[in-house]
Amino acid sequence: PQVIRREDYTAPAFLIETVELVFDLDREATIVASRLSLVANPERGTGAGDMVSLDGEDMKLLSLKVDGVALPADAYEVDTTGLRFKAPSERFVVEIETRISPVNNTRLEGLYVSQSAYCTQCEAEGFRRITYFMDRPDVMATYRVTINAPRESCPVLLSNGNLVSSTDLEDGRHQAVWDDPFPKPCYLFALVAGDLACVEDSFKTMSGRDVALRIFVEHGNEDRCDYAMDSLKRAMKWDEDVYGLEYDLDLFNIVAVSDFNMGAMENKSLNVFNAKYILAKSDTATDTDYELIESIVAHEYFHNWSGNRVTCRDWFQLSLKEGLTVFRDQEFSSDQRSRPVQRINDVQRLRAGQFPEDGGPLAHPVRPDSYIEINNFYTATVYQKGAEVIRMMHTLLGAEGYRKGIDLYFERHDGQAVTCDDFVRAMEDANGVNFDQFRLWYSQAGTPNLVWEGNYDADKKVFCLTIEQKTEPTPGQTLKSDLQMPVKIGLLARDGRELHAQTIDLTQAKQDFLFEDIAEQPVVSFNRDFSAPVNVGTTPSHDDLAFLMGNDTDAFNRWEAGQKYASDLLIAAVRAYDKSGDADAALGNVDAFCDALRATLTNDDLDKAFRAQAMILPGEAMLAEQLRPADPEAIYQVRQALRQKVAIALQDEFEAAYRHNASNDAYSPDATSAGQRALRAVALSYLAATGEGVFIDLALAQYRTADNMTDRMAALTVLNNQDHPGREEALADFESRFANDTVVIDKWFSLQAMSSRTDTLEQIKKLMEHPAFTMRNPNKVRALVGTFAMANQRNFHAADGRGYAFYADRLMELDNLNPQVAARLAAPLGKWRKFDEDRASKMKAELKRILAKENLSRDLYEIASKSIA
Ligand code: DPP
Ligand code: ZN
Repeated sequence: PQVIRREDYTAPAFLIETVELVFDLDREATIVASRLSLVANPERGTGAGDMVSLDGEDMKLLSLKVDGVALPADAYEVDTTGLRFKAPSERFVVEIETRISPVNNTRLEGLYVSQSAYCTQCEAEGFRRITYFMDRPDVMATYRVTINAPRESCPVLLSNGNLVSSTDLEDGRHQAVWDDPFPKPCYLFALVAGDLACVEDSFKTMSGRDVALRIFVEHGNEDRCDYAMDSLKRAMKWDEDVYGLEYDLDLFNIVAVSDFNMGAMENKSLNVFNAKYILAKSDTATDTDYELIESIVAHEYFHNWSGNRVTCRDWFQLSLKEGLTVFRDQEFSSDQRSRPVQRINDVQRLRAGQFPEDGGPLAHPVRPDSYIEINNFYTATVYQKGAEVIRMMHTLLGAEGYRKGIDLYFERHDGQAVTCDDFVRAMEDANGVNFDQFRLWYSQAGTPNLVWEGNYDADKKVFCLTIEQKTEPTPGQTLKSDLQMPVKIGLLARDGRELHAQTIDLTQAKQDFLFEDIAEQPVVSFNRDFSAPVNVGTTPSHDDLAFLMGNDTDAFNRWEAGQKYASDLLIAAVRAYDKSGDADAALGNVDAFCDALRATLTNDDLDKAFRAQAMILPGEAMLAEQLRPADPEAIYQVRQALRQKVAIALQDEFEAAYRHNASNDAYSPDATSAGQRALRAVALSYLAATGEGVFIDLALAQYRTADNMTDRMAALTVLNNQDHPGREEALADFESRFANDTVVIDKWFSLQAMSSRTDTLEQIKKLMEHPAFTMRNPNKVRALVGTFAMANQRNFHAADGRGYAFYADRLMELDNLNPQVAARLAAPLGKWRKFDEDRASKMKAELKRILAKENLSRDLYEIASKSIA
């Protein structure tokens, strides 16, 4: 397959000014008529006789006219990738008719059918599966879209922009015409048609315009849209308040569909969502679901400016819109909820998803240099690390300086398709700074490692902090440069007073920072708020960590100190366990750690959501990242053993937390109530970890009486890992309640796929026969199959290799239906370098088997071949 390189970018030979599309919808055979006005690109100096090259895949060309005249067969070339002919002049009109088959579209790119509705997904390159077009983001045009469909099965007809007309046609069909005045790239085109219910509200913008807000869902789900609608209105207000950005049309539509490759899509004024990120009511959605809905609704809305009004020149610049928009949605959530807890969640996501990517075979810069399939680059690096890069600029420039840069960026580039470099230049120019070194964050892959050392001169009262940075080589990038990054630090006195706090501007490989008038030997709080997205190799003493857990004025680092303490204990214990096979003995005395946790658990000054977070030990995958080779069974056993020790030591406190955080009030998804439920759920989970039967009974009782999904899932999560009749009872009950609820039943699939029980793989195989399961629905595959590899380290890495073989079989099966989703699930097999030789060779054998598959997609080929290299 062909490799596309960033350095090969050239501006398009022709531009498209206007697009008129007419869809005659039919499940088997939809006819798409397009009329494009093309003009030579002055930047390229093209004209008559130059080749016009349009992308197109998997469709039938029915007719082609240029300036009203059908082209003879020898005047154009059409193949499986596109259509080419010579331009007659500098300005001309192209008319194309194609036929496509939505119902047979299992890739869910382009136009397809989800349940009973037609919908589209065009990012990144789905539009070329609808009609022949210059399918690249720097070709921006205005669209007029006519949709013809049967009135009975498709009463709702939607596209981007404003509704121009609705007309009844003959034969029970009707027609809607939509017009989008804002020029946009084709990846933002959308069409939806079907029999959908609608929930409606409105928003008054800061300049006083009324915007109609509509959420379309399947009939029967109208009562699950309130939170999404409320989130949308809060996001619209927040973007006005914090960024000065106002919505620009009179209508904003959201549609929820069950079959969707991603989380959601920001099509201009017609966002299409995976239903799981819209639908919520208290008995179907957990607090985490509510949080995700809030942040994803906001994310897609924010794209209206960061992505749509200003878009990407080419797909290598994807982080221009995604990194920025993730940073925006993270800050929105921080303002809606607890800021430290949000930061902890975001860092956990970065560490769980991005750090392993950056340290593995698929490592790539935030702005990649090459790809085979762009769909493979919607990654944690482009999104999460990209957001960290924006956050660092925010930290370096301050909120005001950042806002000046943002204002200049939108002023300069509104209506354009631009690059990451354009964004950085706006930040520089607005603030009079030079980011030449900082720009390396866009081009250099790999997570930097920082180590620090402190030296205190008691006579001079001077503290010297020495920081070293180093980034390991990544595939294709052996030489690494030193990066610029803001490192927030605090110096604390033994009595908890803050002696000094500062944001350090680190730029060199090794740098000394001197602090004067420091009254005593300080305890260092390093990289507060995770101001730089790095690994910190220095582990303070257990005493200092316990001190920081109880005293740091930076909440993030209080949590971080606990994680470091736990990791240090667990990693030492895993090494000891490998020799002795006795997890308890390997852990030794952990009283001091338990005391530090107790102090956090019982500190009523701390947010409950924070306390809940602070009780959770680093996950098995996180621990595996720090061990070479990692032994998944040892990690599992030792982590369980520490959980039990903590549970026994803090049993009284957990019982009290469980009792005191029961609520008699009606469910409310707000952050405070959610924090209370989270603390209670952690308490229950630890109580069960004591191994005492009464607490399993307690979990079962909670399951039976739960009046909301959060409490129900908390109980079921505990039962799920037990050998207890309550497990079967609760799972069966959940199934009978929600078997027909396609969003909710996924929780049931994924929970069972996560079970630490050793019969889990057999259970998963059985569940694949369940009537609610299908390989054609991405959410189902991710819930049952993806979860097994991503969130069940113990069983996926079972020593006999059956987990790997099962997984590779599923990836190959899925590759025939939906290569994009297959490729996105393939990363776990690429982690073989982290494990022992036996596991590594079994994983590699599966990757080889995948590479030998007939008709392997470009998508899966790229991931599998890079993973094995
Ligand atoms: N829909 C995806 C997102 O918003 C891709 N643009 O991140
Ligand atoms: Zn996005």
